[in-house]
Amino acid sequence: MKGEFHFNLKRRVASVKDSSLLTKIPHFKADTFIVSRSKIRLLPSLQTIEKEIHMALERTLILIKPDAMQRRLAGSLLSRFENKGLKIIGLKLLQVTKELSAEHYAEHVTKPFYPLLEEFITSGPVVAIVAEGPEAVSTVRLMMGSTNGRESAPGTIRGDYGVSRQMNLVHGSDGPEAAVREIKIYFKPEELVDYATSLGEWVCADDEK
Ligand code: RTP
Ligand code: MG
Repeated sequence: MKGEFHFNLKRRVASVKDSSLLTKIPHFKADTFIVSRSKIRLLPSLQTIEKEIHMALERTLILIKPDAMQRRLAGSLLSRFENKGLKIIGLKLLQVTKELSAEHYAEHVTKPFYPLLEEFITSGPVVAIVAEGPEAVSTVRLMMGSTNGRESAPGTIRGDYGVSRQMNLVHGSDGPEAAVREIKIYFKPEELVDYATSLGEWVCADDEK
């Protein structure tokens, strides 16, 4: 079943095993059926759907890092993501352990800066957030700004609040695959809450969801 797409016209919903690819398909013409990922490429009428699935609803992991917690900025930063129109579907306060740090920052553990990064990220509590929205991964990265606060554009979180490369307030997954991996590290599936918001209709159009 892995990799199969499920479409249901009545509910105007297309779903796949990987819930990060959940999306709505408003113009879809059939009732309900299942098609494999390989076959979907052979059916021209479905190519649009596949494209929409890949550019549609995403989930991303955000961390409000220990520096932002010490500076009591958690509420302000969470507000930025809410105000942007992203939906919060996971939220918790936790202490990052050395083991969790190594799992999260696996790509950096062998780098010279890793000991300092580990010391920093384990130095106090963080708030872990799963945010959902159209192209949420790149949206959050744009909102964060570049790694070094001194080089981040004004208007971004790091550009507005920080002057440091290490104490840069927030983490955001750097791609859709990283997001799926990182969300699994910080959240059990049952800790993510899937819900509709009445304002959702006013956040973006049907063909963007
Ligand atoms: P993050 O993963 O925390 O969201 O940050 P990022 O994508 O903007 O940056 P990344 O390259 O993934 O680096 C992860 C964290 O490591 C620290 N760092 N230090 N001393 C250095 O050269 C250096 N480079 C990166 C930063 O704290 C960065 O957030
Ligand atoms: Mg990174």
